[in-house]
Amino acid sequence: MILVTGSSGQIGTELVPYLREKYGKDSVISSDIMEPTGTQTGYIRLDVTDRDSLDRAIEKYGITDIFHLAGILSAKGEKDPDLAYRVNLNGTYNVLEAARRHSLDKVIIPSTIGVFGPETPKRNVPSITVLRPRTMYGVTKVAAELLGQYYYEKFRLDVRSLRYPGIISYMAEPTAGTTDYAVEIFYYAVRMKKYTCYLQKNRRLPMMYMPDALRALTDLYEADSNKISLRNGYNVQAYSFTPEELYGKIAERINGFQIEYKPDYRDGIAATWPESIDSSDAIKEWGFRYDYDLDRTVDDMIDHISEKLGVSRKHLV
Ligand code: NAD
Ligand code: VAH
Repeated sequence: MILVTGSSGQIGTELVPYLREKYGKDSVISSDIMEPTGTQTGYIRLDVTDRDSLDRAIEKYGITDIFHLAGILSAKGEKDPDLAYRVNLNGTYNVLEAARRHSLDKVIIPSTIGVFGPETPKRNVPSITVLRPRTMYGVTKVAAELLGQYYYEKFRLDVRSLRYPGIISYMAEPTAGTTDYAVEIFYYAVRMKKYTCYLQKNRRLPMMYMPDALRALTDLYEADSNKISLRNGYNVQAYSFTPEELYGKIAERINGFQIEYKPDYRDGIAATWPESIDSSDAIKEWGFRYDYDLDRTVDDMIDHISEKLGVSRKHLV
């Protein structure tokens, strides 16, 4: 039985149905600190900073594997570093400890390009490199990566991780990250044909579309253990672009779309991250690949968001 923590967020909202489709509808318990909505099935309220609740959930539901998504992302983490420390560091430690004590089979922990910092090379960053982040999010995610590696080497707990770039998706709107603009821009483009971007126009960042992010996570989960040489995290990305380049792609499809730039503190965070990362270890060792290039992502996002907002495609061109 799989437990997903932080399942009400941007990734969990799509990962849970994806896992249920792949491994069976009764094979996943979803959990988050949020109260249940009433429409969720197989959901429990679970605070990862509460060790006893984690233990009880593992025992009660016969958990064998954990996808640990609960976390406080970069932008929210800079507003409340104490919360980010407690959830990201103590929460991850609790998950690893509970997994060790209950001899679980696998723990999957997504990491992030937020582990990099200004001293990391700017382009085509390899998996093993300088990790000196300047956000509380990055500091806690580096520690989580190192803890994962430690639990593997010391206790043979099968911990696996990949470093996601910014994830683009249309189901749950992200609210806590620095890369959120690359989702938000579509809602404004479709609804108002006007967007104010909080990053500088030339701030290039690595990104990926949600269907590729979900497949990457389960490919890593299913990979033979002896193929996984990096226990702290594999770099993965599909493409990298600047806000101005993304604006250009959307403007080709939405007539009259306008953008202006008012960089805020999130641009300062993004400035410390690389422009592109090298996925070759993930490609070589467990077959990472992606189907969505930027054009296909933009087409799919506009289709789904127009449908979600009830805006006819005819109104856009
Ligand atoms: P999100 O902010 O959308 O969701 C995080 C979820 O964690 C929220 O539903 C929140 O309620 C929950 N949560 C917060 N505190 C909790 C606690 N104490 N106990 C249990 N749940 C708690 O984040 P996301 O985008 O879904 O990210 C999931 C994971 O993927 C995180 O570890 C993040 O570092 C990683 N990641 C995400 C991205 C991205 O672009 N979305 C990129 C890189 C890495
Ligand atoms: C953030 N989307 O902006 C997340 C992520 C790629 C960065 O970890 O904080």
